[in-house]
Amino acid sequence: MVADERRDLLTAAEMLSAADRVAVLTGAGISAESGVPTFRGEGGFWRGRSAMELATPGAFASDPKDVWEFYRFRIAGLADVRPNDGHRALAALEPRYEKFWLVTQNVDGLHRAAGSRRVIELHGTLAETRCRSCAYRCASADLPADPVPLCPDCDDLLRPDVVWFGEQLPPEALEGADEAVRECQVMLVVGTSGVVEPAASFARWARSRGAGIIEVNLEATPISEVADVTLLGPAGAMLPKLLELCG
Ligand code: BV8
Ligand code: ZN
Repeated sequence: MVADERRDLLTAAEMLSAADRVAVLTGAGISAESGVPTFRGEGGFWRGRSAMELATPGAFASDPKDVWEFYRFRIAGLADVRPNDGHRALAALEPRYEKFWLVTQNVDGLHRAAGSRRVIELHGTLAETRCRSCAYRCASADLPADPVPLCPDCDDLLRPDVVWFGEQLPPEALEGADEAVRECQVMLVVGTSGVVEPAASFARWARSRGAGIIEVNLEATPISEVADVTLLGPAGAMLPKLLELCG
C-alpha cells in the first residue's frame, strides 16, 4: 500500500472512530464491481440512448414501450448481481454507530441484500413497479410480459418505482436524507460523480455545518473539493481496508 494511501486511510479511520453519528451517501460506483453499469460510464448507454434521456417522464409519455424495454433489461440484469465487498463493509459498519444513515442513489437493492438496514433509497427501487395514477403496486419480478404493462385496477400504465429526472424525490426519503445531513458528524461519500441534485449537494451542506467528509472514488469529483480526505481506489477494496482500520 503506498504511503499516501495508508496515511489517508488512517485519517479517514480516525474520523470514523471518533464519531458516533455517521452518514453514508452512495452512488452507482459502489455497485460497479457487482457488474451493475454506472450511469455515466460506458454502461450509461442503452442502444445508443443515454440513461439520462430515458429516465424521464417525458420519455415514458412519448415512448413507454422503449422505456419499459430499458427498465426490463435492467430489472432482468439485477437477477444475476450480488453485493460486493464494498456493500458488505458498509453493512458491517452500521451496528457500530448509535445513529447511522445509508443514503443511496442506487436503485439496485444491493445494500439491503448485503444486510444494511438503515437504507434510504433516494431514487426509489427497480424491485418495485407502481401505477402511474392509483395506489396499485407490485414486485417488478411479477410483472406481466406485456411490452407496456397496465394497471389491473385502473388500466393506466404501470411504471418502475424509481425517481426520474424532473420528478420530486419521495418525501420520506428526503426527510431521512435531511436528518442525515443535519445530524451526522462524518459523511462517507462512495462512488458518485456528484452531478445529480439534490444528492450532489449533501456533502457540501453537511460540511457547512461542521461534519467531516470522506470520499471514496476512482477519480476526483466535485465532491473532492469539500472532502477532508479522498481515498482513490475501488470501493470494493478501499471500504474493507477502512473498516479494518476502524478497529
Ligand atoms: C429533483 C433513478 C426537484 C432512475 C436517478 C439543473 C438543470 C436541470 C435539472 C436540474 C438542475 N438541477 C437539478 C436538476 C434536476 C435533476 C438533476 O440533478 N439533473 C442533473 C443531471 C443536472 N434532479 C432531479 O430531477 C431530481 N429531482 O431535483 O426534484 C426538481 C424537479 C424539477 C426541476 C428541478 C428540481 C431527481 C434525480 C433522480 C434521477 N434518477 N436514478 C434510474 O436509475 O433509472 S439518478 C441516477 O444518477 C442514478 O440513481 C445514479 O445513481 C445517479 C447519480 O449518478 P451516480 O450514482 O453518481 O453515478 P455515475 O455513473 O454518475 O457516477 C459513478 C461514479 O462512481 C463515478 O464518479 C465513478 O468514478 C465512480 N466509480 C466507478 N466505479 C467505481 C467508482 N467508485 C468507487 N469504486 C468503483 N469501483
Ligand atoms: Zn392504477
